[in-house]
Amino acid sequence: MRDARPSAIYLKDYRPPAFLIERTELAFDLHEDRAIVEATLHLRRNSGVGAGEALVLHGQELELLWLALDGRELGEGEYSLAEDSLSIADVPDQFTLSSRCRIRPQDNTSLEGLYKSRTMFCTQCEAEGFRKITWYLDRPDVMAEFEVSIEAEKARYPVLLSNGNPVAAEDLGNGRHRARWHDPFPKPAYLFALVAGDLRSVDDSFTTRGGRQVSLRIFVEEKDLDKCDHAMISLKKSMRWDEEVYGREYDLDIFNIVAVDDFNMGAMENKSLNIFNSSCVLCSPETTTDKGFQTVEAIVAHEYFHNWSGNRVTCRDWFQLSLKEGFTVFRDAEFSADMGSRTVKRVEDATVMRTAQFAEDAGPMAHPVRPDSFIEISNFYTLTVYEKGAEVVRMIHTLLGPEAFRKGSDLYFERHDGQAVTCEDFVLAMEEASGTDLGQFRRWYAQAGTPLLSVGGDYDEDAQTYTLSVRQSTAPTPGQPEKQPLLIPLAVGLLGDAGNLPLQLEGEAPNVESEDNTHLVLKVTEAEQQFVFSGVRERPVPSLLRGFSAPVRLEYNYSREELCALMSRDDDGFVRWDAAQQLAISVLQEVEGQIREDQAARVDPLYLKACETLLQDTSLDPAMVAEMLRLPGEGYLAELAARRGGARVESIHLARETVLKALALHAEATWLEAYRRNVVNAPYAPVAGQIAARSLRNLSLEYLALAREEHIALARAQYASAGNMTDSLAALRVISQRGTDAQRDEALDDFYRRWQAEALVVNQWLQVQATVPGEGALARVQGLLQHEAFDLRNPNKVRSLVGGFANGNPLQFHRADGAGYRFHGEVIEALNTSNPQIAARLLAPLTRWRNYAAPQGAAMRTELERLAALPKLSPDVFEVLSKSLVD
Ligand code: B3K
Ligand code: ZN
Repeated sequence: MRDARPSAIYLKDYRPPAFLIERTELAFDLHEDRAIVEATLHLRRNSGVGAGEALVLHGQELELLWLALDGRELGEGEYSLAEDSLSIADVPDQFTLSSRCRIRPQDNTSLEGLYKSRTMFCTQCEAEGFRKITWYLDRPDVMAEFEVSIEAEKARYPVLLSNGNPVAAEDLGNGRHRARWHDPFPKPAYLFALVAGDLRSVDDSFTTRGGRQVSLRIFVEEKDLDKCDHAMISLKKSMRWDEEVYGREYDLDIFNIVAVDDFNMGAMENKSLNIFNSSCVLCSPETTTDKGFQTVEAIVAHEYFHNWSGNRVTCRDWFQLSLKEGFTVFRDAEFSADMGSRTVKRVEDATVMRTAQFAEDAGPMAHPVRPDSFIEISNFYTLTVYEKGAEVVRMIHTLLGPEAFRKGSDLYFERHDGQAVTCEDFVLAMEEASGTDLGQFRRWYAQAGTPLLSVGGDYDEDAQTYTLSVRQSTAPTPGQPEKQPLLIPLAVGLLGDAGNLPLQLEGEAPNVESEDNTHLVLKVTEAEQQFVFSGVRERPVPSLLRGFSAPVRLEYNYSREELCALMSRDDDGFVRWDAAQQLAISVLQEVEGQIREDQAARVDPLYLKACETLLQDTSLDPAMVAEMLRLPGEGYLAELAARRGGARVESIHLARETVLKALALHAEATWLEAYRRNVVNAPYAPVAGQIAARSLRNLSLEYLALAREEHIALARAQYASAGNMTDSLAALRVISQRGTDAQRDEALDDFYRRWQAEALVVNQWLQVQATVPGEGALARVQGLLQHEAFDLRNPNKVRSLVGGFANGNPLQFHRADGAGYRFHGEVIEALNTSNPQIAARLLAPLTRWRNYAAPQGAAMRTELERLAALPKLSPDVFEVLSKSLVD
């Protein structure tokens, strides 16, 4: 940890590397108390860049044992070592540099570089972890061919893996063995990986369209061998999908996945050796929920897709991170949509955008999809770079259409194969292949913040025209006071009495975009703009932002009747869902107002009736019905309230509980009927039909438990008889949230007894406990920090318990006495030293302090200030704190 204040680096200061590395030879000697790393780098000057410059290599926490240039050992005066670098002033144009260093993977709790997870050695190098392994040009525009040898004790580490192909395996005769690997594809250091452990594998194979036979292996601990099937099936589906949809084939004979328990994020796309958080690869019906199965499928696909969007074509610098992440998230989202329900997937992604990414955009860490500065790159693996980045790619897809988009991606992959490039290169390829001008569109990469579209509608009965007036604006964000208009694809329809009306824009050729001409994508480019539809025979209700066609907030002054019409009859699934949300929000805000003014709360019967009608309609997809009847969360309501003068957690909570209960009681018989109707009798399978039924059934259970105490019996019966984790956990949640203390304790104890040997299930148990309501919540969570099942070094456990409390227990996290914040801050303080990346991520809920009215807002700020005054902050935590406290 540094004492000096870390400083920012800027995109505008980018310079190509002064040296390139053609070949990298690494030899690892792994021991129980240390690892010795020998590196031989074949370097040459990058022609035309910085002639005569010194060689400066990155390196952190390395103990130098030996250094040689072209085979000659360098003496102390011939190089200089600093905390983060090693420099050699005088080097020829082409040379080899060899070094030997000692590192301590056993003590590496940051889970970055080479570290130990339980009994195995593994690595995580993205973004800048390779410099904790050896001195190197640790930047993505330096790409080398890697040869790796790994030596370790044979009994403890029978499996030794790295990238590429195995080239040799030797028994060294002294209880140790060695494996050699060679990766023929030049790659940046961030894609390097090594694994050594006592692992078993599930093996399969895939034949590519071009006839290459690829061996697929998933490596896990022996106890988890029965939980790999779903990941393997997902991998094969992804490989086929990328061939069919993008024409991209796999390029080596081996593709390996390894599951590790201690991992900072979901997974990592290292070339041919993907390393996964075990929570994102292991699945079984008994231990994994439907959501878990879907996550595994999506993450396996995401990492696989990176082989082209990330590895074959990589990023020039980390400001371009969204080049690979935004594009790959778009690819995995389309894959998931093709594998399951497209509308449900879109609704889920729009929900993440609106509830979490919009909050990031409105907070102190707001940044563009392509940031222009950062202190610590780890802080920029954000929803903005990933999810908004994917929305930006989706908008290009919408503007170009699927065929031209595919031409653009083909051109991008062909033109830049083997290169490290920029977001601009991606946009250029899309432009050139399609002949579309994306000039103004580029602002999406550079401008931070969520655009607001204010829309008004005007029907002229005599002229039979309907005019949409659209205004766009984006609020200032840190460092960007002025915003420019963006090109926003706004998909619209007009809903009439008997369904969606045909659309004809005045002065335009007849609309042939969709078969029935009821859907049109308007291109909003100005600050204010009007679109006039002609031949409109009745007063319509506008159906706006169909399919969530752009990552914007949209305001239109709908009446509740109009929202009911959209919710029940529009032909766009996203708009139907969105109308239900808007209706719920307007009712929730009304009830909150009544509560704050000490009036009797009254929930609009129109809303209750619309919900019940929806629930009665058995022709609809139960998954969509469930999504439409799920009320927006308290966190999101707080974000909305922030814009209306400061969120009050208590009244938001009370309003939500009031509306939930009113809906539960109003439709009690219908909920019961939905609960019974949606039972799944077939053997468990994570398929769309079953997932949909379980989703509506378990939502019904939540409402029923609120309607009447006796219905807790349904939850207890479901818990006792559940044959899969989805139903079991849903019942446990209901009992824990709504049951008596005794019922809750009994169920939680039983669950732990049953599942204590399954770490991933125990994490769910920790999370359920973190969300138990009531005054005792904080003490319960504090107590669990000492539980045998908890370990502060394991990020999954921290996310479940500490993240679960901060994000899933709003009333107790935001206790008026500030004790929730202090507890949270103390955990961050401990992690600041041991795992700065996780510490910085946990800070997110506190950074929203400006949203909250007194006393919460002030108490959150006080906790941030306390943390900011601590000595020795990691750059990760320092960056978030300092940006959050700017006046
Ligand atoms: N590329 C990795 C993320 C690395 C995060 C480093 N702090 C996983 C992914 O997005 O696929
Ligand atoms: Zn990714």
